[in-house]
Amino acid sequence: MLATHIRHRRWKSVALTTAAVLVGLTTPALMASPAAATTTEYDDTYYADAIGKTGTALKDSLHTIISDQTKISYSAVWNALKAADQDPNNSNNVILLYSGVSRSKSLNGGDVGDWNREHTWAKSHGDFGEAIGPGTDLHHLRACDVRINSIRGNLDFDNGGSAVTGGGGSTVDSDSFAPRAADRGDVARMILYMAVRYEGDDGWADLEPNEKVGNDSNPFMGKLSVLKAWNEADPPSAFEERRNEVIYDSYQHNRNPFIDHPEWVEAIW
Ligand SMILES: [Ca+2]
Ligand SMILES: [Ca+2]
Repeated sequence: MLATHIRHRRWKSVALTTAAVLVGLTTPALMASPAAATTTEYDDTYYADAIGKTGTALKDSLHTIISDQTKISYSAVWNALKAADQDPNNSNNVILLYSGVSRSKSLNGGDVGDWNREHTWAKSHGDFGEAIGPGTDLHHLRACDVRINSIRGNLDFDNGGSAVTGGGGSTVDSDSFAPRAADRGDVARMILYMAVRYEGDDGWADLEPNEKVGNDSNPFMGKLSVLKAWNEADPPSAFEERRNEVIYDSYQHNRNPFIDHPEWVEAIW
C-alpha cells in the first residue's frame, strides 16, 4: 500500500484586475499566481532540514536529502515505469509523457507503436548516457511513444513551434519542444529535480537550467523562465504525486521535492 499523501494547500487569493472589472472595460483577467505554500506529511521528517530555508541554502539542503537514494539499472527501469506510470483507469496500461496516450504495458520496446524510456533531461545534455546514475534516475524517466520520443530528441524546452502529430497538443520547432499543457509542470519539476540532485560531486556533471535553447551536449537545459511558468500553470496532479510515492516507496527511496513543494521552485530560482 502506498502511504497516504496528505497535502494542505494554502491558496493565495487570485489577483484580479479589480478596477477594470468594476468599470466593465475588460473581461476579468486571472493573473498567474505563484505556487501556493504547501505542507506535507514529510515536512517533519524527510524535509526537516530544508524547512524554513530559501535560495542556495534550500538547494544545498535538498541536494543532501535527495542524494540518499537507491539506484537501479537501466534494464530495471522498464518494470519500474510500468508501476510508476500506470494508467489510474487501467492497470494494464501506462500513460505516455507528452502525448497523454494510454498504452499497454506490454508494448515496451523500440518499434513504432511501442513505448520506450524517455530521458526528460536529455541524456546528451551532460552526456551521462544509460549507466546507473542520472541515466537511470526514475524521477526524470517516463514512458513515451517511440516516435514522439524521437521528435523531442535532445531539444531544450520552450514555448512555440508547430503541432506534433499525435502529440496531444505538444509542439516542436528547430530548437525547442513544448509538451502538451497537462505535462508542462511535470516536465519542469523533473528538470529542476535533476538540477538539485546532480551538483557535480558524485562523478557526474553538474546539471543546471539556463535561459538558452540549443544547449546541445552542455550539462544545461533551457529555458528556465519557461519551466518556472509551466510549474505555475500546471500544478502537481494526483498522477504525478502517486508516481513520486511509488519511486519513494518501492524503488529509489528519495523524493522529488518540487512535487511536494512546487513553491520551492521560486524559492530557489
Ligand atoms: Ca501535470
Ligand atoms: Ca546542479
